[in-house]
Amino acid sequence: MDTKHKGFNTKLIHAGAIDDEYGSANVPIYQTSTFKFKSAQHGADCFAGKSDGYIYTRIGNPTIKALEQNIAELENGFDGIATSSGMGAITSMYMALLGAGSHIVSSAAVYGPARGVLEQDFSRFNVEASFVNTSNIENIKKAIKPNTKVLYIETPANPTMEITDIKACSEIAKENNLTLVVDNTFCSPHLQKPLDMGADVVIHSVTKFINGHADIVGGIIVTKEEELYKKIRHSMAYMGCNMDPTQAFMVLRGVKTLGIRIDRAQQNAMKVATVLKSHLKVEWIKYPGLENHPQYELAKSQMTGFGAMMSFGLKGGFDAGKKLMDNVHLALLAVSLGGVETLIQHPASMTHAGVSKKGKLAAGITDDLIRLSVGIEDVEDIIEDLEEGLKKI
Ligand code: LCS
Repeated sequence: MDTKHKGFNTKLIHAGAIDDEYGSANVPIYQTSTFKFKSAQHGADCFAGKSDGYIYTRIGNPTIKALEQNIAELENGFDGIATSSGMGAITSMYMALLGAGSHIVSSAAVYGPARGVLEQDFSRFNVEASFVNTSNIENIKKAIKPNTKVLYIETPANPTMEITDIKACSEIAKENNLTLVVDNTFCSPHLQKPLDMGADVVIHSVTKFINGHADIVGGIIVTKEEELYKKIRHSMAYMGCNMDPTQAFMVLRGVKTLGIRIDRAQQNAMKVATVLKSHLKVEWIKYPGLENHPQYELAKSQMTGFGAMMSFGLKGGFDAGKKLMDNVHLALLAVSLGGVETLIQHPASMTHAGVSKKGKLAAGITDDLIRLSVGIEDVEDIIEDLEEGLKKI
């Protein structure tokens, strides 16, 4: 079925679906590493790109393709490239778009390893990186050099919840001939569509909202145009960062409920944020849906909802945060985010532990910052759990 002009929730369920000879309602798992050619000529034609047909699962597979087309349609992109993890998506993109002597400007607050791999690994191949607070556009302009190739932003940023203006970044990218890449993990295409705002590439850790059930890791890249798609797919396949067919099947199942899951989680998040904001033991809170968020207006203009992620600090600093994390029972003390369950964690010592102390400070990842991913449980229970934990401080 052509779902291009259907609504978002219809696309979630039907985009990318396969019509097979048995009338399968779900996309089957093509758990095969390789595919038979019809003839020697067909094999040669597949390799030469002259004939359609799958070759080898690292390069492509029907179950994986169904997911890639589903997410590409949700993001209004050309096509998708599914990867073994979100980091597989990020490194495939870096590998395709950066080279010795080139430079990338990145949000300072990004998922720790997305920054760490540039600082510790790509730097060994003479790739330069500058990390700036991209919520202030002037910082980006100042950081651009003649050898800058990529502008990489995460909005809202993990874990500071800063918002970066995607349209303004797109203008800067066009003026300076840069590829604008947006990590859309915190929003998912349900709440934000970076390609519609001028981005060239969107990245997701599908481990998070897109799959939503804390049972697989995975990633995806969606490009606006075919040329970038081919370039990044080549890097992904050569580096072997491909997703597995069973993983793709799981994500196809998870994504069907993305709309209702996020709608419910963000309703809960708004209520939780409102309670925390006025709680005596809470020093500060950053949730894009609260008017005291420094980029509340920007969040309202580029996101269609405020999401389920927030960060906050307690009056007793890290020691108080530790007490809270040790005294909640419904919220799981665990990294990851975007699942049906509420998760709480401490970025400075957990997800962003690999970022240098100086880097953390510059990015605003303070020692007292606690990150909360609000799930779809009954909100009264989430609030009660947090309030009970706060009482122990
Ligand atoms: N992008 C963002 C915004 C992320 O939050 C993560 C993982 C990744 C990319 C990488 O994806 P992965 O390879 O894990 O699928 N973020 C995590 C977090 O905040 N806690 O645990 C993982």
